[in-house]
Amino acid sequence: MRYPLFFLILVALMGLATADAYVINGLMDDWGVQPHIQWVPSMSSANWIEEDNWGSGHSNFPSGGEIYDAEALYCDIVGNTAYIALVTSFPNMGYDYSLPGDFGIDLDRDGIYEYGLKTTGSHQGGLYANPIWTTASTYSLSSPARIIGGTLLDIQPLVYNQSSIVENGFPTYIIEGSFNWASLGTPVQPFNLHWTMSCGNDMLDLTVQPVPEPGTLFLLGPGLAALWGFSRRRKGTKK
Ligand SMILES: [Ca+2]
Ligand SMILES: [Ca+2]
Ligand SMILES: [Ca+2]
Ligand SMILES: [Ca+2]
Repeated sequence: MRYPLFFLILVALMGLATADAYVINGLMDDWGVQPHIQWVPSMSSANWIEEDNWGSGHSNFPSGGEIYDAEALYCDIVGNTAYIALVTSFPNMGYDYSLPGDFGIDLDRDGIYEYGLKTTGSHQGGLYANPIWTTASTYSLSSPARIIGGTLLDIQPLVYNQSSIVENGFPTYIIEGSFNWASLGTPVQPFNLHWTMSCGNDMLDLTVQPVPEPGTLFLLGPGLAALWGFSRRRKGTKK
C-alpha cells in the first residue's frame, strides 16, 4: 500500500504552494528590491509605485524635505494573503509633531477607505473595517492619515524597521506587513492602497490589480496528475 506516500507528496506540494511568499522582517530582499538602487520588484504579480525624492500629489512634495519622503509602495496578493511594503524616510517615532499614517484600502476607489492597516501603536498590524480616519493636518488632500477607531478584525505581524540604508543624509525605513485578503471577500477588481503621515507632507497611492495566483495550480497540477495516474494503475493491477 503506497497511498500514504502519495498523500504525503500531495500534502508537501500543497505546503509549497501556500508557503509564505514574503518574510515580514522589514527587509526588501524578498521583494527583489534594493531601495534607491533597484526599485523594480522581482515578482511580476507585485504592484508597485516609486516616487523617491518627489511626489505626484503636490508640486512641492515631499514638503519639508527628505525626512518626509514617501518613496515606494508595494503590494502582492498571494493566495489568501495580501503583502504590503513601504519605503520611506519618515521615522517610526514620527518627526516634529507629525506621526506615521496607516495604510488605507479603498476597494471601489470612490475615495472612501473601507479598510485600514495600523502601522504603529499597540494595535500595530491591526486590520480595521470601516476605520475612522484623521485628516492630514497640513495637506488635507493627502488624507486619510491615521486610524483612530473602527472595527478591529485581526492583528498580524507588521514591522516598521529602520534599515542601515542612508539616503540624502536620512535613514531609510521599511514598513512591511500582511493581512488576510480573504477576510475582505477576495475582491477581483482593482483597489487603491494609500499611505501618508499625519501632516500629509508626502503621500503614495497605488492601484493594486489582484490576479489569481498561478503558482498553486502549477504546483498542484503534477501532484494531482500523479495521484490520478497511480489510482488508475492500481485499479488495473487489482483485476
Ligand atoms: Ca521582507
Ligand atoms: Ca528620498
Ligand atoms: Ca516621495
Ligand atoms: Ca471605497
